[in-house]
Amino acid sequence: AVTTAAAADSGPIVHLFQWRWESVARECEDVLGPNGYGAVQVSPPQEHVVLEGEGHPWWQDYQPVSYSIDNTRRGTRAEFADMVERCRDSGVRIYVDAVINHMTGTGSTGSGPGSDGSAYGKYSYPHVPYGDGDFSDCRSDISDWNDPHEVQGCELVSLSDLDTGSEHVRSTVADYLNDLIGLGVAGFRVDAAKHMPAGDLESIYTRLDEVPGFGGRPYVFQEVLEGGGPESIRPPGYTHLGDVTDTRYHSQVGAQVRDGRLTGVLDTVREGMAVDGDQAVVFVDNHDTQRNDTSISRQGMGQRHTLAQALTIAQPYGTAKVMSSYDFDSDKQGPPSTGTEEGNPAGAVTAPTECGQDGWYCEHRDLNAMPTFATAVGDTPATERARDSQGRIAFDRGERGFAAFNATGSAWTLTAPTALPDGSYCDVANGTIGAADACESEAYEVAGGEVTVTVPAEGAVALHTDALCADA
Ligand code: LAG
Ligand code: CA
Repeated sequence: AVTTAAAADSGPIVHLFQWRWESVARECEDVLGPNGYGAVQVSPPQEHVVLEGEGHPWWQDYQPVSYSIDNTRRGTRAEFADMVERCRDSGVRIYVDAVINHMTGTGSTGSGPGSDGSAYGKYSYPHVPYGDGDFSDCRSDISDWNDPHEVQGCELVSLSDLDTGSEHVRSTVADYLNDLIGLGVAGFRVDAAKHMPAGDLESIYTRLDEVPGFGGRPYVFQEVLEGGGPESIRPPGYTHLGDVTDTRYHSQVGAQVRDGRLTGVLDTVREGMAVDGDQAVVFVDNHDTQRNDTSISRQGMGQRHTLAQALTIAQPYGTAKVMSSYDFDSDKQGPPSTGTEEGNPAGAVTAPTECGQDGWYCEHRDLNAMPTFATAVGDTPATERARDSQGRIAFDRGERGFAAFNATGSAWTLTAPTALPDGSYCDVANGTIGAADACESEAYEVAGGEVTVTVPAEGAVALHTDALCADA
């Protein structure tokens, strides 16, 4: 691949959807680094449309006006740079959601300058600069989703489609990504990757610089939704360039956990996925599915969603991505503390994120130190060790980890064989790892190849060899 896979080994990714940069920085230091996260996916950092008439929806960010990263709704360029540095010092990489398939849509023209003050119109972005000739010839919406020419050369929800085949667009996009890399950004979620030919992306990726601090080319995972059509517009058509999001995991495992069918999960990830595990980023929900399908989400399912995210980290397929977000009543609702008062025309988020306040939920905090499990077990396969009815399973990950999940309404006490070495282990699913490396949760004894644990109702227990109990 022209991008690097190395970063994927450093721990799960957490999507801090719509967080201000300064809040992300603080979270890296206080919570993410200590509890084993490898990276944060941040919301798109480029200049975006300002849709005051629509109440500043979250999706302003997916309509770029220019590649300035100053004065977005999440902060200034200086705050962005400070975040990247502080997260890096905490061992956490920043992955940028890169919106490079398109610019703005019809509904947004005439609504005033972008978040950093740039003028624009559909097919005209003088601050970049992009003009009419930089856009695909097809000036209408995609209608045949099985036709690669339409999927990649027509418009996605009326967003002006960049001609990524052109030298000017390729070099301009590469300059934007290299600007971010220069600040220390270590990877990208490539938004709408399915809507760009793999050859165009390859040309852009080969121009990318090495990441200062971490070294090597950036890590790339591409958003390629499952669907019909030839392989060129499905996940396998992009794996030679970098990782892809595997939406089969979301739809299949998400549904299994939602319905309490945990005993099927290990078979599903062994047999039913679109690409190999070392090429996939997996999640049970993301910012789109939270709003547009009936799958599992925290707001819909509470603790079952926490269980689903913990299981996603513990199971052997792909790099886990955790969703962390805010409560909402309507699909378009922007983040909490979005100032609409005078003096804040961009609809900036004016207050830092305080988890549990103002509607910020912060799902990742409920996972405690579970992310450390992923790094401890690496790519060792799973061996089932216990099951009870459909909703309860336990498995080992080689000799490195043991985890048990209980999607029922009562606690599950089980004694199971395990390959973990004898010792006393902290339960990382139910306690964070504090500054003193102390075990905040219950400790469980492994003796003679056996362990007895009590898994809470709608909960998990997870033990691994990097979290031995210091007091034992
Ligand atoms: C993505 N991945 O490929 C993002 O995950 C997804 O959140 C983005 O859509 C989409 N691609 C484009 O980057 C989001 C909202 C859309 C919104 C769009 C642009 O889900 O609803 O479209 O961002 O802001 C909105 C209106 C449309 C309208 C369009 C253009 O909802 O009705 O046609 O703006 O004016
Ligand atoms: Ca396109």
